[in-house]
Formats: sequence, structure tokens, C-alpha cells
Amino acid sequence: MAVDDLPSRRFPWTIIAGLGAAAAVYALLLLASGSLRPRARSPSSAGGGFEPTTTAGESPRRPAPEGMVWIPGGEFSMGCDDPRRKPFGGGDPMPDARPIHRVAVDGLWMDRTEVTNDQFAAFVAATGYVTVAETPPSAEDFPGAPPENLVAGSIVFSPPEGPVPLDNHYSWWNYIPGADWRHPTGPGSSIEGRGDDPVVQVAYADALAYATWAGKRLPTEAEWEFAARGGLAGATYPWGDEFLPGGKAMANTWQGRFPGENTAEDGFPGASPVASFPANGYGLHDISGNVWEWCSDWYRPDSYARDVRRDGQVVRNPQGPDTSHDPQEPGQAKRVLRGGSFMCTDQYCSRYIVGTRGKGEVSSGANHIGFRCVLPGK
Ligand SMILES: [Ca+2]
Repeated sequence: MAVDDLPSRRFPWTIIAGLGAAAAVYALLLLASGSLRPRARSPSSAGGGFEPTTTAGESPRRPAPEGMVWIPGGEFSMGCDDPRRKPFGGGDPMPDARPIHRVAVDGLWMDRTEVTNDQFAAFVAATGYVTVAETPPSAEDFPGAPPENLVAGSIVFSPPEGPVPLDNHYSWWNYIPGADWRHPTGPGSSIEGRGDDPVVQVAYADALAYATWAGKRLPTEAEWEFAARGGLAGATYPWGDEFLPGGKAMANTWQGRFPGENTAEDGFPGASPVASFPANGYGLHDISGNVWEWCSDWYRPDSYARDVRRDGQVVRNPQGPDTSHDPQEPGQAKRVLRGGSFMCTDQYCSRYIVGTRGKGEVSSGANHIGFRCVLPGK
């Protein structure tokens, strides 16, 4: 099992039912957004097969929708070099983020922040929507599970008291009955006074339902990465190549010895109110770190290899593969997650690096998974 897997909502039931397969979701996490350099860098400084980012120059055809920023669209090098030799690069070679290849995306509007608890509450108030985590797992989906175990809930980070081996995520993830978006870490928790925090404990269907209600949609993985790079080409982070420029945290990640020690030197032991960290070159906050963000693509580790065209032409507006396949958990349907979360650390998962990829089993939320939406420019 990869060191950065985390369990999905399905795992307690598959275990209980004796079905065997434990679930996992590629875990996560990391950084927020950053700096103010909107220009592409030269290929030589970017290295690793990255070429300059070019923008299409198309202008938005309407005033900015509330809370959204314009992403101009254009062409960029998508993917990630092996980050293991970089400071804060972590121990994962990130092979699913290669080959680095040229991709073009159309201009679009993107939420400048992750969707907040207040925004999600407005959606629920208007529609009566009930999230996946609030719905008891069905006996049909988990044949053989004792009825008393089919209880609504979700996955919650439960830090161990002392050091634990990092090869067993069950040491710090638990299925908690009653955990949902209003109770992110379980029945005793609340979002009272946390209206500006990103909504969490949302499964893919929940994010999609919100986006549809808002007249928006979820970003493709390519749109997300183009936007996250903020105009930079091949930079390690959305703000540049230095993780802590001037010693300053640019994103909500993890400090201390993971998972038992959380020193919160960046100011936040858990999720932070959106826009607590600087925006990237396109005005996006928390595009790295804070909470993971759902993208619309199905996950496959070879997505990029399948996208690359033999004629060397640019791949335009890729939508991802038709189906999901994760060799580590072949029975699980997974969508792409991007950006990492407040739990990201180079000791475990350095997916605050902007070109890296995550994945999540579609029926699973967790207290570090959220989303943001986009609106096509045309
Ligand atoms: Ca933090």
C-alpha cells in the first residue's frame, strides 16, 4: 500500500462484511496559494520538460460572477517531475503525474476560494439536499453487513497519541458515525462560527450537486492545474519554487511529526478559513493545501500517457479517461483530487506540489476533502 493512501467510506463495511477489500483513497495534502508572478518562466529555469505557459488572451464576456476570478486559458506543460530530491519534496516519485505534456484549456471562471460552509448551507437550505455521509450505507451495497453497522457517517482523522509507522493509515483514519458536513469530526463537533471554513465531508456526488445548483460545474483536472499554476511554468508550487519564501507559510499544511504531533506553525492545526493565505497569480486562494478539491476526471495512474498524442500536438481540453482504474484498489471508482490539504507533509504526502495528483473513492468524504467550482467562459 502506498504511503499516502487513506481509507474510503467503504472500508469499514467491506471489512465488517468480510468482503475483503479495504478501501483507500490516495491521500493528500497540502499547500495554499501564493505569489504574484504572473509571467511564464523560461524553459531553462523550469527544467524537466516544462515549456513556457502561454495565455490565449481571450477576455471574459461578462463581469466577474461573485466570488470568481477569470482564468484566461492557454497552453501549458502539465505534470510533475520526480520531486524526491527537492526540499519538502517528500519520498514519492509521483509517476502518475508523468509524462509532462502540453495541454491547452479554454478560459473560464473559477471560484477564488474553496466552497465554504456558509455557501453549502445556502444550497442545503434551498434544496433540502442530503449528503452521502448523512445517508446510511445500504444493505444492497454491503451485502452481509449487520444492520446495526449500516450507520451514516464518514471518515475522520483521529491522530494517534504517539509515533506510529506510516505504512498503515488505519492508525489515523476512523469511520465515525454521525460525521458529516455539519459535524466534520463527528457528532460532538460543529461548524458554528466556521462559516468561512471550506465545507468538508462531501463526497463527489455532493460536490456535483452543489455545482449544478449554483449553475456551475466542477473543474477538469487540466483546468484545475492550469489555474493552480497561476501563469508560472514548471514551478514547484503555485507561488514559485520555494516552499517557505522568507520563512513564510504560503499554504495550510502540516508541521510537526506526522501524524501524532501537529505544531500548527502556519497558524492552523486543521482547516483554515478560506483565503487565510496569499492568492496565486490568478487570484486563487488555498489552491494548494487547506482541503483537497474534487475534479471531474476519473482517476487512472496512466491518464497522461493515454492523453499524449503521437503526433506531438497539444492536447486540448482533456476530460480524463472514460472509466476509473486504480491498480492499488481495482474495485474502487475514483475521481481525481487535487491540491493536498492541511495534513500534507513531506514525511507522508507532498501533494501540495502543484503538479501532483490525488484520487478519491467517489462515495467517500473526509474532514480534509472539499471542492471549488468553475463556470465556462463561453
Ligand atoms: Ca496547518
